[in-house]
Order: sequence, then structure tokens, then C-alpha cells
Amino acid sequence: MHRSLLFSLLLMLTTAARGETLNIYNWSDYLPEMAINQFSYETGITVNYITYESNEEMYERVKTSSGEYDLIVPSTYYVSKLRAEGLLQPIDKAKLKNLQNLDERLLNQKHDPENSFSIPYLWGTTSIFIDLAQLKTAPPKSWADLWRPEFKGKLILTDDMREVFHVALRTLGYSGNSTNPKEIEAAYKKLLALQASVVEYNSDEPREAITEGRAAVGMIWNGEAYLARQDRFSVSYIYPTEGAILWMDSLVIPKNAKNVTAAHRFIDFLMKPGVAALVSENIGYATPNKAAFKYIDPLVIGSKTVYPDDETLKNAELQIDVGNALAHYENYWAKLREE
Ligand code: N2P
Repeated sequence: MHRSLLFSLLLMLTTAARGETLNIYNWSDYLPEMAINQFSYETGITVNYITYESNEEMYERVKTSSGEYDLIVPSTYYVSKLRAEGLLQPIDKAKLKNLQNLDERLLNQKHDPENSFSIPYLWGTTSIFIDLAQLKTAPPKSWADLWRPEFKGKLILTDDMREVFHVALRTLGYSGNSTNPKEIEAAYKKLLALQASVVEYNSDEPREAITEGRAAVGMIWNGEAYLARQDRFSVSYIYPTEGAILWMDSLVIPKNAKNVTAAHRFIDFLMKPGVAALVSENIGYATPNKAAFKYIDPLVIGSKTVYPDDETLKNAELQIDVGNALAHYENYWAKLREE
């Protein structure tokens, strides 16, 4: 047997014997299994992958956890919230030799000015999908069109509080990050009027709702639309006239994480150009890793669904922290979902 192979096998056995485990708490369908296996093969660290469907679900669990998670992947506005509440620990950049691969335009953003606590993982949009095979009328062009009566019983929304409010707020001409209680209330009323059209709020596997014929139109994450189209060619992803929702998710380490060293190793592993390319191609979201681009299939880079063009980006609104106004959103969201 080749010596280095023997050596890595021994290493794997000894680390496995030590029982080193990395607990990753991430969105569903947001990290290809191939990448996890590669990491375990290279490091001997076992990955325990647990998933959530929304920032809110993740936040509730992390807030009350006693160190169950070593790595989590919040959106920008939850990075700032977790950080402000002292729930994160600083990232040791000296341990990240691949950090230079990231596009500096996505670093040092408002939610974490020096990236002391977060490293960008993926970014993307939330917009409108249509399944032309099911849709018998003219496709929607705007968020406002989702209220058209002919979509009744064919529409899905993401199960995502801020995003669903964002759509209603934009339809009313307000910012998707409104902190004005009157505007949030108006958005809630607007959403009540949409309720009869909604077949489900789905943030788990919305593409199944499409491929199984339950939904013909609605809100979706770009990666989900990209994967849905691979199964069903009649699915397209369009950007509404009011502008898409723009978001970015980052890797962060909770304050009470148990395996901080392995968490850093995993973050660094994800920033390897080949791994970042695999992730972007496999799940259809945009990587902030500029060194990865030369490895990504040009068809994926050229896809407006995965990598929106400048015009789309200019028209989109990035989700940001709404501070104390979050309580208004939560209050109306609970009412809406009780309906
Ligand atoms: C994919 C998760 C998308 C993350 N299931 C949205 N911020």
C-alpha cells in the first residue's frame, strides 16, 4: 500500500477513534453531500449535518443551545442580530489560508464591517418561478401580479417571514426592509388578501411542489428554481418589475461551539476554489469565491438564474436587519399563519 494512503487511513482511524465530530447546522439543500464526504476523507472529521428552513428557526435553536452547533449559516440580517446579541465568536483569520479567494466586493459589508465574525458562503435571489406547462394564462411580470385571481390554488410562497413581507411591502411601494409599523401592518393586510391563493408556504423542497404539479407559480430561491428546471424544462425563473430580493448567507461560529478548530478547517475547505465551484454548480447559488470561477461550467456562470446580471442586481433590494421592528413582523406573521 502507498505510504501516504496508509498514513491517511491511520489518521482517519485515529481521529475517528477520538470521535472528532463537526456539527453543522445549515439550510436544507445547501451543501452537496460530495463536499461533506471530501472534507471527512481529507481530515478524518465526521460531519453531523442538521438542517433548518428559516433564519428564525435556526435563531431559536442556537439561542437556547448548549453548544450543539459548531457552524451555522445565517443571512446577513441574522449575522448582525446574532453578533449584537453576543451569540457568535470571532473568526481567527490566521487559520483561513483560502480567504484571499473571496471577492473583496462582498467582504466588509455593513452586517459585519471587518468580517470578524462571518465569512460569506453563498449569495442569491428570491424571485418568481413559473411552470409554463401548468400555467394557462399570461405569466406574471411583477410581484403585484401574484394577486391575480387566476393564480388561486396554484401559488406557493417561501416559508420565510421577512421574504413574504418583502414581497407585500414592495408591491405597496415600500422598502422590503421597512421598519415602519404602519407599513408592516399594511403589508400584513395585503398578504391576507393573498391567503386564499396560497397552496403552501414551502422552504423545504419547493421544487417538489412544482414537479409534482401542486404549484404553477410563486416565490422561490434561485437555486431551487435552477434545480427544478433540471427536472422540468417548462420551469422558468423571472425577475419582477419591482425588483428581486437579494440575500447573502455567511458561515459563523456560535459562541458556545465545541469544535472551533474543525469549524475553521471546514470554512477554509469551503473556500478552496474547486470546492466552491462544486457547491455553486451543484445547488445553483452564486459563490463569492472569485478563484472558483475558472472551474465553474460556463453555462452555470451564464445562467441569469444563478448569476443575475447587473441590471437585475441594480433593481434588487438587499435584505438588512430591521432592528426592533422585527417584533412587528413576528406579530403579523404569527397572525397570518394562524389564518
Ligand atoms: C436553500 C436555502 C437557501 C437559502 N434551501 C436562502 N437564504
